[in-house]
Amino acid sequence: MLEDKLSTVAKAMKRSEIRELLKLVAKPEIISFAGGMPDPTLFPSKLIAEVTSEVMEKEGERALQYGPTEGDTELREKLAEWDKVDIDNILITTASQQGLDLVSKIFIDPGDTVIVGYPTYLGGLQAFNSYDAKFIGIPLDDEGMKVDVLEGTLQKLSRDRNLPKFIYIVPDFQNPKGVTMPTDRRKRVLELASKYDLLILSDTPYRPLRYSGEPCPNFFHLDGGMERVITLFTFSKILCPGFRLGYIVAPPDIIDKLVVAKQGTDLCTSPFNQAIVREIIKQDKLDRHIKKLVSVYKEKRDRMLSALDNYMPKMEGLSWTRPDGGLFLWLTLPEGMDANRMFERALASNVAYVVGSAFHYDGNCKNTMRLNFSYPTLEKIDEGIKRLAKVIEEEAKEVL
Ligand code: PMP
Ligand code: G9A
Repeated sequence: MLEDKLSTVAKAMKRSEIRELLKLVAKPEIISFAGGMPDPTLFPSKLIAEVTSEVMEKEGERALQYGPTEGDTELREKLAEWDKVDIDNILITTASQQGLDLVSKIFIDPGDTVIVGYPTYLGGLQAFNSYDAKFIGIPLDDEGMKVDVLEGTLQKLSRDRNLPKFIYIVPDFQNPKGVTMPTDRRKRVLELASKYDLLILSDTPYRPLRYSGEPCPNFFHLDGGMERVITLFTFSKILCPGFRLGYIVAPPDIIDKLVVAKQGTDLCTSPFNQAIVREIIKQDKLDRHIKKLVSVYKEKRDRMLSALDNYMPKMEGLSWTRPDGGLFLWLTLPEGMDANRMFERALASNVAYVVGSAFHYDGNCKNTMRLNFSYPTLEKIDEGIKRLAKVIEEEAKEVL
C-alpha cells in the first residue's frame, strides 16, 4: 500500500550503510574503525557551557527566536573575514549534509548526471540520489580524482550532450581515501570546469585537520572570478557534530537560490547554536581548539600507520594510503579478497571497518575498506589493527 503512494525517488532511497553499521558496532567489546566520528573526549564541553551561559545572559531572547535564513549576520561576517570573501558569499547551513541536499535541490533534475569520485563520501551519493541523479565515477590516485580520466570523460559527455551540472570533489583528506588534491591538479580541474561550463562542488569538512605537508588553496581562491565553485564547510569535525552547524561559500546568485531552497527545508539553522559558535570564534578560542585536535589526531594517525606497518601480513596487493590529515585511511586487499565477506570474521574478532564498496556508487571494489583513526584511543588503534591483521591473514588463507 505504502509503496503505491511513495514518490519515485523515495522508492529508490536506501539507508546509509554507515549509519546502519554504527548501530551494529556500538557494542563496547568491538573496536570500531567504522564511523567518521570525532574523539568525543576532545569536545570542548566546559568552554561550550561557559559561552552558553554568556549567550543566555546577553542575548537570550534573540538566540531563542527564529533567525534569518542566511544565518546570524555577525557570524557570517566572521566567516567571510576568515575565508577572505564577502558576506554575500556565505550561507549558514544545518551542517554540510544540508549543504549537499540544498545544492542537489537547486541543480539536479531527475536523470541529470553528476560526476563523483570513485570512491566518494557515501552521504554525498545519498543526497544526490534523493534527486534521482545518475552517477559517473572518476577513479582516484594518491592525488585525488585522476584529471586525465576526468578530461576524457567530459569530452565524451560533451559529445553525448550529457554534461553534468557539477563535479563533486572532497579535495582535502578525502572521505574515504584520505588523499589530497595538490594545487596543480586543482587548477587543471578548474580549467576543465571552465571549458565545459560546469560548477565544482567542493566539500571540505577536514580541511583544518592537517598533520603533515603544505596546505593547498581552496578551490574558490583559485577561481579568479569566484564564479563556479560552491564550497561546503562544517563545524562537525573541528568543534562538535552535535551542533549541526556549517556553511556554504558560493557566488551570491547561487546563495540567493540556496536561501529559497533552505526556507522550504528548515527556515533557518538554530540561532542558538550559531550564537555559541560565533562567540567562541570571537573569543579566539576556535583556533586554539583546532591546534589541540591536530596534535591529538596526528598522534592517532601516526599510531595507525605504524600499527599497519608492524602487524599487517606481508602480502602482494595489500596496501594502504598515508593521509596528511583528516580522519581516515583506505586499505586495499589483494584482488580476490572481499571485505564484505570478511566483515563477519572481523566482527567475530571484535573489530569493525566500513566496506569500501559502500563508497562506490555501483557497489564495486569489494576488496577495499575505510579505517577511521580519530575515534578510538591509541591503545585501541594498536589492538584493533592487530586483530584486523589476523582477520586478513586468516581470510587470505581461506580465499586466495
Ligand atoms: N561531507 C563529507 C565529505 C563528510 O565526510 C561528512 C561527514 N562525515 C559530511 C559531509 C557531513 O557532515 P556534517 O553534516 O556533520 O557537516
Ligand atoms: O555519522 C555520520 O553519518 C557521519 C559520518 C560519516 C562517515 O563516516 O563518513
